[in-house]
Amino acid sequence: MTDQRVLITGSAGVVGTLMRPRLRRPGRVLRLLDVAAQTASDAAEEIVTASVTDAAAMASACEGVDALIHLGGHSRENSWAATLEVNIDGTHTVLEAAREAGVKRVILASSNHAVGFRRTDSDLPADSSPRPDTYYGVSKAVIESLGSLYHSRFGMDVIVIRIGSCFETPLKLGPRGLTTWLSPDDGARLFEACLSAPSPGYRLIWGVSDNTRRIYSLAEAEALGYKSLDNAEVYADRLADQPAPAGAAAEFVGGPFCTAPLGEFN
Ligand code: 15L
Repeated sequence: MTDQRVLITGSAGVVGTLMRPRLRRPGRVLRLLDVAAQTASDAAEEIVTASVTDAAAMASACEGVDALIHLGGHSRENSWAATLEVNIDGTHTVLEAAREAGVKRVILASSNHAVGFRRTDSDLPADSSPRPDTYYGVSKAVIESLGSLYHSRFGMDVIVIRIGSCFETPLKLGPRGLTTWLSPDDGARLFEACLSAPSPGYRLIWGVSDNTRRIYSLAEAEALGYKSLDNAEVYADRLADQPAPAGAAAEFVGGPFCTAPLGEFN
């Protein structure tokens, strides 16, 4: 049987670095694409050094690929020009390359910042309409729309994940992390569910652990087969002496992004 080949864009970024060892499987090759230099650990990894904005590089990176996990792009606020070029045009370039190469399944990383100006006092279904908090959040809302378009027009299976905060622990996030954390192991469980769910069509789901203080719905991810085994609450004692968010950062899902200067890299 031929190996399953999974292309991961942004594989040297925060989420990519956490997922790389966790998504290794017998019979699977990870093709790891990033602008940063990487080194293959063994024959189960293929390295591509390229930008998601490079159409020719993306076309060749998509050859022979069964599934694509698109994490590449700016992961925080940036200028409008940079956000447009890398996150929006870049995702279009990635989807076009995937379509032309016949990649059947695409998993796109969105973010809580697509709905950053939704309030924190209610439960949020995964298909809440966008209320971005930044240009970055706008780019994630566009990525969600592009994914929907490519499914509807071309029949690709496209799953978009609104990721909460995926870090090794929620400790550097402060108390907000007790709500938003997606543990790396849960992240891998979620990507595995997205890779293996039969004929998902287009789905928009939350990427979060089953945190006691969670306000994001897990029902949509669980419908794909995801089962969270982690809960940020185990870190609550260690975050107890940190100040709770206040003002807009407390009221809205996007937390500190809601008040950070628009268009400024931070
Ligand atoms: C994101 O979308 C960012 O990529 C990440 O760096 C975190 O800031 C996260 O959101 C968050 O909201 O904590």
